[in-house]
Amino acid sequence: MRLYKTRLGIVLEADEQYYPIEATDWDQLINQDNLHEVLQAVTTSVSPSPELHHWLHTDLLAPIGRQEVWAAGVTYLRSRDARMEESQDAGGGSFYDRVYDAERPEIFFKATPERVVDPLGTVRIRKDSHWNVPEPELTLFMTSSGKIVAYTCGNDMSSRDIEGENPLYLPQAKSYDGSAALGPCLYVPGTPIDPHTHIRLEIHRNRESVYDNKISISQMKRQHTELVSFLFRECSFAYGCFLMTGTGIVPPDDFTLQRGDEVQITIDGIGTLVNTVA
Ligand code: DO4
Ligand code: MG
Repeated sequence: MRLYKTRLGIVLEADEQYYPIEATDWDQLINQDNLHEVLQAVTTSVSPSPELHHWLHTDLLAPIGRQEVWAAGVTYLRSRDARMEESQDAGGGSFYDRVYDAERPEIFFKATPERVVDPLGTVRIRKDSHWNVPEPELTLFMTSSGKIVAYTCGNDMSSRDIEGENPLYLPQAKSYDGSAALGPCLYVPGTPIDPHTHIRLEIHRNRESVYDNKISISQMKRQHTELVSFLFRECSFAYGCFLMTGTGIVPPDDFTLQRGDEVQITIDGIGTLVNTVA
């Protein structure tokens, strides 16, 4: 089942049918450990409305309310290798190598809800950066109790020159206005997501493809529950929390995003998150 937050209301998609959700408070709705059962009950008590489908084309919002967005890093080999290369001159190489193998994962604060961009909205590259990439990441949604109840596509926009200059600049490379995007929906499968799920990143410039790659989430070094347990060790989340799980796709070093590029992140079962770069 997929739950969409739109400017006109909340829509549930189940078995290609669209149901209105009467809940007025998005945060209360999603912060339920039995979210799947709650949504299942809607499909038996409410009549589907095919016209709701149109809301999903023009009026989509990021599926976030008052939650914080956190992110895990260096969870795939490709990410470890790319970071080691970019930070070689700064002597940062061994940090990434060590965190990949360490018991404690890298987890960092990514964005407040205000910094999160809606589907079809514009993600930003920093004005003081010249080497930027999108990071396509499976993103978990956990309730206040730390239960993973939903998944979405996330874009962890990253300034590689700033992060490569010094690992201590990571917060500036990762967190700024328009540095994150989420959507197009919350995917609520009722069971953990299939480990064979693929993530695909496509980048178009002037309507031509300039980058296209994909990876299976089975390539990730860590378990989702492992990342969540570290995040929840010493942080509580009144409305639940989003956690990006790291990128397994990093474009080659001679690639940088340009303003006007279109970024598409597709994850099986969830859909495609489309954003333009500004
Ligand atoms: O350590 C730097 C950031 C890592 C990251 O964002 C990722 O691996 O996705
Ligand atoms: Mg990342």
